[in-house]
Amino acid sequence: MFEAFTNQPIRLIGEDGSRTQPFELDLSADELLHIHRDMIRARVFDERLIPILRQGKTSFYAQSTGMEATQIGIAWGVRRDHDWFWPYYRDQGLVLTLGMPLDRWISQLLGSNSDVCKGRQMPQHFSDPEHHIATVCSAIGSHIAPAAGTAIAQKYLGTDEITVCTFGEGATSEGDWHAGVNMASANKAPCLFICENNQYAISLNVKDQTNSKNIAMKGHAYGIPGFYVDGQDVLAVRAVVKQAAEWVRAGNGSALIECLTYRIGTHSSSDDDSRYRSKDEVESWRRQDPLVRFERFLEKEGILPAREEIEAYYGSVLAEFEEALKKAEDSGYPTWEILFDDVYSDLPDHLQQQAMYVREENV
Ligand SMILES: Cc1ncc(C[n+]2csc(CCOP(=O)(O)OP(=O)(O)O)c2C)c(N)n1
Repeated sequence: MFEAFTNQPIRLIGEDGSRTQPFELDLSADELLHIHRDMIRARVFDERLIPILRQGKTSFYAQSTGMEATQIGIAWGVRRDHDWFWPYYRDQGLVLTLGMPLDRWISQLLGSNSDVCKGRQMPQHFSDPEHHIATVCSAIGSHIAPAAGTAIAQKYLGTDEITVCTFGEGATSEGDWHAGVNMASANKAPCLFICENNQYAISLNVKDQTNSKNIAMKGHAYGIPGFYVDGQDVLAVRAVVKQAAEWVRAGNGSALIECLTYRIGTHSSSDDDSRYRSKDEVESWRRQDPLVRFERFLEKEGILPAREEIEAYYGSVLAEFEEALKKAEDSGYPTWEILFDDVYSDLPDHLQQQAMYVREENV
């Protein structure tokens, strides 16, 4: 059992890949290799998006390289296709591991027809109802209260589903964050709040974001456990998320987890990070690459695949991307009519008139 409110982040694997404490591994070799492949997949897709952006196929992108242990660890600690998810815009590693089809994600970035929201939102605002993934909203922290509401509904309906809500550390400074966490906790709702603390909110370092020692300790204010985890350690993230998810599922109320990680890339394609942080700092975190750490662990366990096998996997993931890109593009692009659809369930008179005007003007 992991303790809440530790002073140091909970860790299972050290940087050299060895176990930092004795623990029983409840994952098979196959599952460990699957986690490894999920991390590679997230990394490759993230890097592949950069040329897509430069080609002008999409207009914006927010990278998550460096955050794979956190995002893939979360996906492996919850019940996929069962629990409900309120992610945020940097969660591609999480949602793809939860099962969102790759072409659906790419389609959202391109604004093509196979996007659930038909290109109405800017890139990285994905959703996937089939995998219980709610649509991302730009406004930081605006999904915290809806997540609390989902969890309260789950409690009243007596399901054994839980709600998992993720966000950056910047979001924890929003009033909505406090309102939502308090509401979930006061209702003893099965909500698991997970902070992906990548230490920057655009240019603002976490040291200037809060005077609290860490984010996890904010759980004290709401009477919920707050777990502080090494977000570069995929096994630690997965184990703590699993323990907290099952505790929440058992009707104990809500919980908070902070995964301490680092954003290697810029905040977004509209950001120049050299303006606010040093190359040395980024390099020092590059050396703490979660993928490398996990590979060192697999090596020590004697199950790391041969380099050629890993290289071949990289190749197959790139091929998977190209196929999904084609599928997303082939779904075509929406026409102007979709601007009027879904504002309400039925189109009111004034919007019908506007639509007629647009049609006549051939805008
Ligand atoms: C309510 C609100 N205020 C400001 C913004 C502009 N904004 C977009 S991302 C961002 C930083 C968020 O940082 P964090 O929550 O730590 O997540 P990260 O991007 O680091 O993953 C801000 C301030 C916004 N989207 N919504």
